[in-house]
Amino acid sequence: MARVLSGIQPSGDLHLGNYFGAVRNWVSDQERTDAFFCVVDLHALTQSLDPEDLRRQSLDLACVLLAAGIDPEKCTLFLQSHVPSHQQLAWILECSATFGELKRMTQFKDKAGDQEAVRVGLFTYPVLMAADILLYDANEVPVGDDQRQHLELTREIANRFNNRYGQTFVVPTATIPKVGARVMDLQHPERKMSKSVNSPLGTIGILDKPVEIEKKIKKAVTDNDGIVSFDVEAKPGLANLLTLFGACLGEDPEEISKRYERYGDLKKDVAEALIESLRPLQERYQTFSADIPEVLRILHHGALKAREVAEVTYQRAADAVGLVSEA
Ligand code: AQP
Repeated sequence: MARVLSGIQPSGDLHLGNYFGAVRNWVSDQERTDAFFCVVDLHALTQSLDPEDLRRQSLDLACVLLAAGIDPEKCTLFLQSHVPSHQQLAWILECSATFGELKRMTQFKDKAGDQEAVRVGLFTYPVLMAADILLYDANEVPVGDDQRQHLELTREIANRFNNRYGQTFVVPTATIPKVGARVMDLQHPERKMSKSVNSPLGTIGILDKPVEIEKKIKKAVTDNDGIVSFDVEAKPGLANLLTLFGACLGEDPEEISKRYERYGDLKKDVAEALIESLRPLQERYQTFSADIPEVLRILHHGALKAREVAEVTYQRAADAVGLVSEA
């Protein structure tokens, strides 16, 4: 059975990109694989978050994942910080990855932007992500398109380590969905929808109320030529709406475009499809968020299972580089 690992940061409210790009696929992956999913709270420390917000968002994200259909009977769901091997392995891998490799990461360049004081953790975050993945001997990593480069780096690090120290890690492959791998901001369709970018009208949260979804889709930026067609380069706003529609219906966005002549009709149906797709999740969310002790119990159980696997891989890597095992 294939092993799957993927994670998500509690850095803000989950949006449609996170859902269609990653989480929804996790739900189907758990049916056919041995899947490990984690709330990567250590990654969220790379951003400036109030401690109370981080705690609340981490538990809230766990509730959203459970509501989306992540089933602790079928997979392992845990908080990254509950499994210390992530940080232990990250250090060993940091001593293998190079400064030049990390400097090339486009997400670092985007996020560091014009910040005066860039956190070291933001720079080394892709190595911690490599540790997250390699600890679980994952063959597949379901992610959105923005994580493609980080996955390549993980593969690079794993191959180099295996060549230098002998076979230690499974080299993983990214699994990226055909539709929904890069959901764009509704107001700025040239950039991806993101948790940490402040764009209230451009971002649809997966817990947004129907009236908010309708409003945001209605106001979504399109273009002036009035012709409905799927053209990512020339008509990025419209292409994004068609992509969202395609992700909801499981259809090719280009085929959908042929059924419409007016932007208004398309927008109305996109909003309706999104509302219907999210409705079951939103209803289930109420149940989980009203029972945090149960969510903590699920996460504790998940951490016990995750630690069992992660500690073995960490020990393998520690032995390989020459660290002395405790007597
Ligand atoms: N716009 C997107 N379209 C498709 N997939 C996306 N993902 C993120 N944005 C989009 C996928 O969601 C998963 C979890 O992402 P993450 O929490 O690890 O962080 P991220 O990739 O950096 O996503 P965000 O939402 O932009 O968060 P912030 O703003 O905190 O950095 C990943 O599989 C990702 O590919």
